[in-house]
Amino acid sequence: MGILNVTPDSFSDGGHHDALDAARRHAERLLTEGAAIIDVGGESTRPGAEGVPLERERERVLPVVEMLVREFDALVSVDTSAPEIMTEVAAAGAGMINDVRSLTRPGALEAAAATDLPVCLMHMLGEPQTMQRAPHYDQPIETAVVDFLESQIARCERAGISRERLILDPGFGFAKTLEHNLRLLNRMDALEALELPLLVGMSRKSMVGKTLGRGVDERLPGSLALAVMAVERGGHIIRVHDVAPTVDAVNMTWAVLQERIDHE
Ligand code: 9MG
Repeated sequence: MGILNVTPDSFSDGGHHDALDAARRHAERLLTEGAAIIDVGGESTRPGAEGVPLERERERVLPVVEMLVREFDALVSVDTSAPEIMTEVAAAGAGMINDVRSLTRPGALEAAAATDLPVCLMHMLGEPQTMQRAPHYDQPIETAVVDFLESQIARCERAGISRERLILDPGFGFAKTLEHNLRLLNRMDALEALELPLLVGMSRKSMVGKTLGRGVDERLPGSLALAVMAVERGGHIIRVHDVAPTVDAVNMTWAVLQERIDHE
C-alpha cells in the first residue's frame, strides 16, 4: 500500500502532493514501483496534528479519488474518519476505507456499512492531537490491542459489516510509546487469533527516528527492517512511503519464507 498524502502539513511529503497534478505523478510512481493499493489521506494523523474541517477534507480528497479511479487501474483506499467522505468516495469508486478511528465518529459505522467496501479498523486511543501524551495501558499492549479490535469487529458485525469486509491494524505509533511499539511488533502473532488480514504501517515513523536517532528523511533502512519483520510476523498489507525498496525487501523475505513452506 503506497501512501498518497494530500495534506499541506504532511510530515513526509512536505505538502507537495496537495495539487492534483502532483498527486497524479506520485500515484503513477507508487504503482510503477509495485504498489497494489494507493491510500489517499486528506487529514494528517501524525502525533499532535490538528483535525481538519469536513469541507477542507472533501476538497482535498474527492478530486484526487475521482482522478485515481478514472486514470489508474488500482485499488484506491481512503484514509478518513468522516462518514460523509466515506459515502462520497465510495460513490466515486474508491475500493477501501482506512479509518484510524475505527468507525467511532458519529455516523461512521452506518456510513461504512452502507458502502459495502472493505474497512480497515486500527487500534488507537484518543485523538492524534493528544494520543502521545503519556499513553498507558493496564494490560500488555498486545492484549489491549487484541481486546480493542475484537470489540470493534463485534460492533461492525452488529451494524451489518461482515467479517469478510474487515482488515485489522495494530496501529503502530498511535497512542503508543517506543516500548509499546517494539513489544507489539514482537507480539504481533497475538493478532493472528482474530483470523483477519493485517495491515501494518511503520514507514518513517518516530519508532524508527527514536531508535536510530534519524530524521524523517533518513528512516528508509529502519523502515525496511520493520517491513520485513511485519511480513515475517503475519502482516498482509504494508503501508509505506518508499514502495520500490519495500517491494524488494518483502519479495526477498517471501522467497525465504516460501523455501520453509516448500521444504517442511
Ligand atoms: C493513515 N495512517 C497513518 N498511519 C497508519 C497506520 O499505521 N495504519 C493505517 N491503517 N493508517 C495509517
